Amino acid sequence: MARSGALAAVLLLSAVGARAADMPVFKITIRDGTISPTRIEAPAGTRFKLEITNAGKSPAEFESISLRKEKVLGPGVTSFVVVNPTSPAQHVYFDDFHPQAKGVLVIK
Ligand SMILES: [Cu+2]
Repeated sequence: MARSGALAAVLLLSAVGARAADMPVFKITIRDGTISPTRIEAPAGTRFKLEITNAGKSPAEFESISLRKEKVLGPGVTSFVVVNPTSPAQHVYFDDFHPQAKGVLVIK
């Protein structure tokens, strides 16, 4: 019983891993008060990943209020958020530590 439970857990984990690997990935780079790109277009109805790198020397916080996502990144750190929205919309994103650095994610 314990063994088949462990096997099921492994299969479940690898299924989740495969799904994550298949997601489209959009890369965002934040660097001491700049963010790029400033416009990303993604297809509606598809889960996707935003892979965010802080290439600067100061901490950054990727944030989008309408997406309800935020992620603090130390200098040199790369992380990601998974975005689920399925309907066409525009979502502003910015570096909450340098709010002038912003862009727009267009889902269409
Ligand atoms: Cu914030």
